[in-house]
Amino acid sequence: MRLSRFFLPILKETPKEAEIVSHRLMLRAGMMRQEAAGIYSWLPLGIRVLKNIERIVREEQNRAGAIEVLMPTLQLADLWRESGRYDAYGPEMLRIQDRHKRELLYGPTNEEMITAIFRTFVKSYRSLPLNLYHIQWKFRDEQRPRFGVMRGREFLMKDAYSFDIDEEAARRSYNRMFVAYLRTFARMGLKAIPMRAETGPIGGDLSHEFIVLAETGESGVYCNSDVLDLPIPGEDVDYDGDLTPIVKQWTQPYAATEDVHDNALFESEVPNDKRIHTRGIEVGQIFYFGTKYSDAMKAMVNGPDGAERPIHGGSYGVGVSRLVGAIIEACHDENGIKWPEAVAPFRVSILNLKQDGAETGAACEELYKMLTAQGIDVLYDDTDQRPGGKFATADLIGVPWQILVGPKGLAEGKVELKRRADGSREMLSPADALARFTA
Ligand code: 5CA
Repeated sequence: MRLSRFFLPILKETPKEAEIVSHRLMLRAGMMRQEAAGIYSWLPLGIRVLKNIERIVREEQNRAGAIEVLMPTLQLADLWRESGRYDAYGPEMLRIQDRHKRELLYGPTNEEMITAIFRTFVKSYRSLPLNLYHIQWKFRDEQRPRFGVMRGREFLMKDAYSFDIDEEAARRSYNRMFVAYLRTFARMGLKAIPMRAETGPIGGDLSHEFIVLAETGESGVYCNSDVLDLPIPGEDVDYDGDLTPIVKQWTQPYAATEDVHDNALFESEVPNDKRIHTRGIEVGQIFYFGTKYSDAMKAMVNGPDGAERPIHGGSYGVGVSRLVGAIIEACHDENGIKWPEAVAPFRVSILNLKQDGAETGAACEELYKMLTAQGIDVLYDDTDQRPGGKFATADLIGVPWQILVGPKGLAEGKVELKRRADGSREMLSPADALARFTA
């Protein structure tokens, strides 16, 4: 992509309304625009990151055996009357009427709809376990939408729903998502810690929130610092095997949100120098709720003995759009964003430091052509900004690698390769720079 042909509406001023750094940087870097409180348009730079996050979430869900579907954003109120949540959900639910005066709602979550799909088609324990997920926009009319995409009203969520014959099998499904989440967040360059949590309006008695520690987070948390150094399961993790050792290892050190925190237990279990009490960003939450929805909505299957029984369910959410903000909170400096490579909007940018120079122009064009031909996402800053402006833009938007092409270096046959993460630089030939990305 040539920056001169791209749509990157960078803001010069720091937006006053933005209270936290990720919100400020997303607006300044032209990633999104607010359309109403808690409702955003995603601009080209932002959507590229959102799609990368979505792709990682999808790959890890598929790897763990979950199957993708896509349910609509609008749901019938009657469906929610079956579970009793239509009235219970309260003012957070956006209620809508169509032209025939039918009551609809913009889905804040999908337990009811997926349970209705399940009971239509699945009748036997032989079809279990089953885990269906989708990645779809949700709406919650939050009392206080704030911090940009962190607490939006319209936001993108991955939500998965598991169906099992009994509690033991349901716990295995829960563990699969638990492990998939460890891998998902780690692939995005995040340290997300599973913490015991309250179940809230979803219900049930077993839940973990996955929390990225950050002062700007909305959740108060307590944990044992040991949990920060635990190993992430590899790509070869066997989702058909016994995952309890991994889950045990991660749930043994004390880690809880303030809603379920037990101070006496914390102080007896965790030595003084390992106690962490801080804030964090909830990037995912998983629930086991037993037969709460299957009882209410009659989602029954025949067991091996031929008798009908309600299925045991769980649901598993990832805040896909919230993650964009969470990653920025974890990866930035005073100049801007430092994207982890796995989610970066482009892998490398080329900065032409003398736009009207024949040599720099030719060298940049050649690099641009070669990188593009290799299928590498490259942003070529071919605008007529001065070098200082190009440096500032590149640092702000946080592309992991910058190739600086200036007349001085070129005279010696060299370009400069800068790594955004740590600012390290080296001079090398254009061919060697290319090889870094194509090797
Ligand atoms: N049905 C369950 C699991 S699928 C559920 O809705 N869980 S949840 O309420 O915890 O939401 C899942 C994730 O969505 C949260 O962990 C959080 O990362 C994200 N999320 C929730 N509310 C918002 C919001 N207002 N703005 C942005 N992300 C949100």
